[in-house]
Amino acid sequence: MIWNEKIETMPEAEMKKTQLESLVKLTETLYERVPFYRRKFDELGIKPADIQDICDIEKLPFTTKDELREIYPYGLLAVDESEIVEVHQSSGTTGTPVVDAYTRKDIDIWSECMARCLVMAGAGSGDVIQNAYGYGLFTGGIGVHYGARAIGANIIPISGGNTARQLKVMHDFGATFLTCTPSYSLYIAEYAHENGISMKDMKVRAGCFGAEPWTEEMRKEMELQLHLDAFDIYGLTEIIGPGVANECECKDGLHVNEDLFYPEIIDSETGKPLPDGEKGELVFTTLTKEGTPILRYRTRDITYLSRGKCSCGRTSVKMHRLMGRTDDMLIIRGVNVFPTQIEEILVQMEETQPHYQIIVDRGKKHLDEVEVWVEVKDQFFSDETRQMESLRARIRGEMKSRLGINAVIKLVEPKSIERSTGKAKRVIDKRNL
Ligand code: DLL
Repeated sequence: MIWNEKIETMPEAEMKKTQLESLVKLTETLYERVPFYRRKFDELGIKPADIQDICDIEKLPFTTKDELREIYPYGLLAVDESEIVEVHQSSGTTGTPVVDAYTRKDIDIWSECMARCLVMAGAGSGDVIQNAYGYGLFTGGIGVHYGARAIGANIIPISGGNTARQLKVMHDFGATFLTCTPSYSLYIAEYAHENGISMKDMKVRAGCFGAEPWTEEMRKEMELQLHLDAFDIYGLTEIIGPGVANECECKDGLHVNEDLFYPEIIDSETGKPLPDGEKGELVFTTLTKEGTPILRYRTRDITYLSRGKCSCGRTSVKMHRLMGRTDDMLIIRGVNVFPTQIEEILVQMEETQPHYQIIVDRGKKHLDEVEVWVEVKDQFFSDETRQMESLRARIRGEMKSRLGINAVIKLVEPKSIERSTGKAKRVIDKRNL
């Protein structure tokens, strides 16, 4: 099944025409209504009239996450604030968050792109969708909710957590489709196994999993343990939330909703566009968004694009599953964390040195586990367990309240963490993502 046959199977030339029309309108709006962009256009000596072909997008300025933080909260707003009907924020819990503000039309666009994604993964009006993405400022829960409503499915808005209840609800309401992060899905399976609940007794047959990196090996594991078909879903707050791209039954790349979100791949060092098939940084332009439209947003996600008719019948461009990031952002159980945020906490503590190492692993329960090794200053290092225990608890508490992560803190002796002569390797990521 294809949700929007006309758009999703549109010939490439026609799609380019549609995209150009939207891009022209977008640049006019940005130039007229968003001082942040008008300034950038002026600096480059560019006017909306310079956009004659979709390739002219390359003349337009990029937008970065740091810039978005500088203009927080409403620096991208292209409509009157009274037209905004909903706001969301990035999942990082500290620093200045990134904001997405939606008009009524933006919510319709979100519902539409999410509907396409769910249908791509085989969902339909007869499905009972257990939506275990977090509801709230995070875009996951509500975004999937809108799509599920658009396709007329029965939605169980259970949000994340409380695994015992997830399994009971899944069973009692006969959920047929599951949406959550890949790591949480494996935790659900494990919890079921440990508590003598058989996943074979559930009716769940498929699901859309994303919001964090995962691998083909993990897919195999999920499909085996949960007895379902697992599809990759991609999105980000800055662009709309979930619904930017999704896998079809071929499971070899994610179809991008390119009439709404124009993708490019660039060399992250030079900013130069790269041809299809070449790996680089993914960049998106929201072609039709009204509230907080964004031009050439540098996602820092690494992938490549491929074109051509897919055997599912769709013609939309595909992005390969994500292959990493250009920065050191970690996604820990869906929460975005930069090592520097951990460093900030340690630097502010009197007793600790700014020498640390972060070890991330997928634990026995398939959930991300973080261990932070912290060097204690000579004068504070003590053999007294109680003293060290209280310091450990304080660091742990700070990381929980300020970053939203549960880390295991290991206090180590002065000078025991290897010093580096070049770039310090702060993070050891054992997850093989
Ligand atoms: O994670 C939106 C989302 C919700 C996507 C539910 C899919 C499902 P943010 O919190 O802003 O938004 O995080 C966006 O998460 O730049 C990627 O680095 C990562 N990410 C999202 N989907 C995937 C995926 C939501 N399928 C950041 N595979 C993005 C790998 C993903 N990484």
